[in-house]
Amino acid sequence: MKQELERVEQEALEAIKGVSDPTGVKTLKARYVGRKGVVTALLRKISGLPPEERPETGRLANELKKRLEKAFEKALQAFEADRGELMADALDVTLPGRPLARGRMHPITQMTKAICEVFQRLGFEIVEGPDVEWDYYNFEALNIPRDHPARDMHDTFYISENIVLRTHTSPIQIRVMESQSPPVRIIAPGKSYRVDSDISHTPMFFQVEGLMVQENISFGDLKGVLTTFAHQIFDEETSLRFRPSFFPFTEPSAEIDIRCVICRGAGCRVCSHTGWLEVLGAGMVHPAVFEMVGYDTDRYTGFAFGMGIERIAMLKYGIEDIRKFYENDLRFLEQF
Ligand code: 2U9
Repeated sequence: MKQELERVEQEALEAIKGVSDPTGVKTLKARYVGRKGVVTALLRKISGLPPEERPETGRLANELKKRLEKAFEKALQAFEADRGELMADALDVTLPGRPLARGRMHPITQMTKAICEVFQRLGFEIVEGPDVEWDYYNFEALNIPRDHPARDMHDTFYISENIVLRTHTSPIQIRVMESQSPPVRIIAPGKSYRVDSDISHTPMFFQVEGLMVQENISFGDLKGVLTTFAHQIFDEETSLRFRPSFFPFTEPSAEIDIRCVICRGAGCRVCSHTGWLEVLGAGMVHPAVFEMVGYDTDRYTGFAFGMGIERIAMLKYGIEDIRKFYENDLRFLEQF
């Protein structure tokens, strides 16, 4: 019996070592010290032993039972401790994820797209060109004379004597006319550069220019196209005013105002109490420009126009300082 008790103890302790979860421990506990367990069965057998062996064997068997119960308890506690550690490190997979900040198009990009789309619907094609330009394409071919103030170092960024950062997107249109004959119906969006910096000027700004050349193009066509533009970008009630002006590359030339979108003409700070906002420059292409690109000035006429995109966006959204567009302040940019 003694040997039997020793064997059972060895076997039970070995079995505990091989267990990998609390359920395994509980199964073993039932097998050895449970009501129908091995040790319980041995205890019952004691009454069948000779009387002189009973007290000693009974004591040994009870001690064994206690030792095994302790061993099972210890094994269970070890699993509990491991579980606690795991729980402390655990990820709560039911928590909602952290939202990713979504980007969006810069307000000037959005405005450029909206303006281009108006002209695309009217049959104009979008053309781009280099930011770094020959003096010839930026000035000479546009009938801008050598002594014109725009050509001064204080107004234009010079890369070298003959190369500049384009001061407008007009050179794109010279390049197109050099490479194809009329009809031409294009719009030229892009960055432009001028030595200028204040509340309404940044050294880099965006322009959209347009050009339409074919037989019988008149100032009336120009008025029609620009009226459609203003109605679609602002609203259908917007009235336009054409004022005579001067540009070396157009003749006649005009500056175009719209009725103030803030006060509707009553007079306010935005329109300097005039009721009007200047939004565009335009005119009929100067014959000297056509001659430079080899177009027949007896056969073709055309109109051109230009606008600063920041200015259009400022008027549309009531922004007073152009520099806001380029400070990269998300509190500003996220409003568009
Ligand atoms: C060619 C011939 C003529 C484009 C034109 C303007 C008038 C004009 C300004 C608006 C605000 C520049 O960004 S701004 O400072 N532009 O007033 N632009 S006519 O005339 C052209 C263009 C290309 C071949």
